[in-house]
Amino acid sequence: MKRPILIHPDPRLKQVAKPVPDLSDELRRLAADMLETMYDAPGIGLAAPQIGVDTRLIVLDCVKEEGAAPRPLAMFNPEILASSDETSTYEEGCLSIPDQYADVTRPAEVTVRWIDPEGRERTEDMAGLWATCVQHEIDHLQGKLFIDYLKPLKRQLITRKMVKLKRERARG
Ligand code: K1U
Ligand code: ZN
Repeated sequence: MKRPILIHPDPRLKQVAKPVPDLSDELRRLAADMLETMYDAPGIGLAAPQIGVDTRLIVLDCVKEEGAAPRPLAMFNPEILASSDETSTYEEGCLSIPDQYADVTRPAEVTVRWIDPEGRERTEDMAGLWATCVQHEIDHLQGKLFIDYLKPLKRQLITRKMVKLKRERARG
């Protein structure tokens, strides 16, 4: 089932999400809903707080090549174990901040550990867009948005645009 995506500013996007103590069918359904919502948007990642769920769960699929097989990942309790000194800059977007993009510099490679939907612990080295996206999604679990990396003036400008967008959407 597709879920509505919260738009910034919203206090639920600023909270630190809670760890998952045990996997359940309900949490596996939540992961499936998040993947459906992400593909429909369309996006390459989504974090549970973006649909108003206060849980450390992210989904991503950064396969961009036309015709390539999708690689949906659902990560419960994801953690960055190591980050490279080398950085990369990518023009990021966010489904909670529609149509706004800005350059963000982050570690180019990260080692990530998480629990998969079958309850297995997994660890993977990620680079390129996968590394950028997984860091962006884990930031969401800490209540951090990509605009928090920008200068205050640019952040305020984007926030004002989002307030206006939400007002227009509420009017219908
Ligand atoms: O977390 C989110 O809001 C999803 C976000 C993830 C992200 C994008 C870019 C850099 C880092 C993280 C998005 O998916 S925004 C949409 C987007 O980037 C995209 C949409 C369609 C095709 C390709 C990319
Ligand atoms: Zn985002």
